[in-house]
Amino acid sequence: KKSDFGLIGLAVMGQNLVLNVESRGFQVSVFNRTTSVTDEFVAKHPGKALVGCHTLEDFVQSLATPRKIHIMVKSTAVKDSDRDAVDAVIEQLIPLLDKDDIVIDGGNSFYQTTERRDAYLAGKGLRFIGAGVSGGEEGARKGPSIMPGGPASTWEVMKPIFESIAAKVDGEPCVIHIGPGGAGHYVKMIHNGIEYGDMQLICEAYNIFKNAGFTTDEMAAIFNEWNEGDLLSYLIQISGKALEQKDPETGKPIVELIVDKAGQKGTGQWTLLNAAENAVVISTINAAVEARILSSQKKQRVAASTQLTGPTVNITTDKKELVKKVHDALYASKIISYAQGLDLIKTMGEKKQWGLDLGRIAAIWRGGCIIRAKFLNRITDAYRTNSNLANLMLDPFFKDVLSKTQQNWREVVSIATLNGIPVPAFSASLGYYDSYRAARLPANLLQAQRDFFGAHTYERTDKPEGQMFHTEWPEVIG
Ligand code: NBP
Repeated sequence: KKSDFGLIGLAVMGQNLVLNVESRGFQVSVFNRTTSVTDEFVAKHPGKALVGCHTLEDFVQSLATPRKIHIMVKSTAVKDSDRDAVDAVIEQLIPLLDKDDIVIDGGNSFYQTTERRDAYLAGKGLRFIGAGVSGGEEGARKGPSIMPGGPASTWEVMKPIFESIAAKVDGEPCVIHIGPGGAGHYVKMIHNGIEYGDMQLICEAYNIFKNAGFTTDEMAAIFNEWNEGDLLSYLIQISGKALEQKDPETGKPIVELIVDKAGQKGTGQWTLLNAAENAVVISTINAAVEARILSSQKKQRVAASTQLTGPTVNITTDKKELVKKVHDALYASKIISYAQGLDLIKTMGEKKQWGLDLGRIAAIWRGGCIIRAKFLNRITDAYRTNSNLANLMLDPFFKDVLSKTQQNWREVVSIATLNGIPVPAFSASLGYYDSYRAARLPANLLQAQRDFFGAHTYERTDKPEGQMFHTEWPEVIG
């Protein structure tokens, strides 16, 4: 019997995806460049419908047509001229495939690379899907959130397999056809940016508690409690669990033994670049990416800590009160972060004419992925009610939450600022909220400055829109 599905790249994600697909009743052929990995994998799972292949020729021949080949190898290409492992595998596959076979790239590929491959393979008579897969190892095994992009007709062929392996929420699979070309990998990229924002906001909450003298166990208890309410989410849950974890050697909380230098693989930075290209504000995600960058500059920070002064930390707010305030600051900031990320998706979707459905996109993030959260139900509802929502903050539910949480949010930013505790993502979120709701910003003075030094002209409040004026400003000497 020929296999229903083939997967290339048996590292952590690939192995778990294969086991997931197999567990849904499909026979899966597998190939890995280092063949011993294939042998070990197949040997470790006796009795499963797995076909281990040592050559790509055998692998391709073992698959039923049209072949469905999922590539899960390291992706590093970010420029047009870059060629990475995904390209290497594709090049090796092309001479072996038949017309209409389907190649899926399930790695974290840059969306423009996906567009290049989509066009290239279409030119060879082959079908291509660029699918973002979120959920890490566990998601891959038990049910990830999948964001596939490519022709709708190709999606229809892949739909039964993808729907069966994806996470389910309220019976709905956490996978939809996102859109053509690079749309799937694009949405996965923004998902990762949002993930950066969520993680940083949680870390800022933790840092305030830590500075206020909470023990690690107390903080774990707070996150565990929050995970029962509005903030219920995978990231809050794992933060609570991480804080509970003790080092077996020293008995100390493991989190306090971990060096405060964050790593990143680049998807957050790609999100920033794309936002800049599209002139969309994603200040919370921006703050989160920059917080990771600053964290990695440990040596400079340690040196500066003895030179640059700040206030002595003295948080006098009642502990219970502080927990409530920080909860609200986190909730409000999280709304802002999603509002920004979704605004970027909307803007880019319109520019590329991808026909994106924000409500359905939020719905597939409800399960399987790292940003899964109860609050995504509300986002789905918001876009199901009004698919043309200009900004998530304007949905009645979120408007109300922002109205009710803002006093505490402002107090938290103030308390942190007065105590010298960095809260770049909390404050960036608040700055966005206050700017977005301002009927008048100080850009009038900015326009005056521009006209002053560069004769850039300006519009007037008392004259029709679009009519430009220039002032003969006095000469400035020296
Ligand atoms: P890695 O990203 O570490 O990739 C390792 C795999 O790539 C191995 O199977 C390796 O084969 C293969 N490979 C490489 Br490297 N160069 C190759 C080449 N030139 N030709 C053929 N195969 C090659 O694995 P991963 O962490 O499982 O991630 C796979 C993809 O999924 C990545 O794009 C990643 O960004 C994405 N992703 C990962 C996660 C996660 O939580 N890890 C989550 C979501 C998405 P070898 O055994 O012969 O070296």
